[in-house]
Amino acid sequence: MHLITWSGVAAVALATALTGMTPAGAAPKDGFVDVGEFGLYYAQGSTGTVLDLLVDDSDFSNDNFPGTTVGANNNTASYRNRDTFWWHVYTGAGYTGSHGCLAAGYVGNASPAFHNTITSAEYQSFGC
Ligand SMILES: [Ca+2]
Ligand SMILES: [Ca+2]
Repeated sequence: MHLITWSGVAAVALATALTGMTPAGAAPKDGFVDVGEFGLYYAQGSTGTVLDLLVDDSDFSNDNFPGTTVGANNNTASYRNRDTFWWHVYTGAGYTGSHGCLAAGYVGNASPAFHNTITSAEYQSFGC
């Protein structure tokens, strides 16, 4: 969402007008980490099943990995940040508990303190 430009909006609008179809993808929590989203992966290596967030989520306890019955709370092992903002992750609901920060463009595994412990996440213009 944060990277959409007027030219991008115009291009999407034009494509929609030409085809009469809604552009595919670019939706949060659809299992694909689009530009502007932050992905939290079930496995290490930042591939496979992923919870893709466009905006803050204060509690993962009501989230499954998209298309699965696997709960996302306390169950993520790696990240991909395709946003232009920092993403902050927390081990507690409501942005509490241990607190870590992932810079724009960051891809990598969670450190031991955050492996299968993350419960909430939010984006910010600043790091930790
Ligand atoms: Ca998505
Ligand atoms: Ca949630």
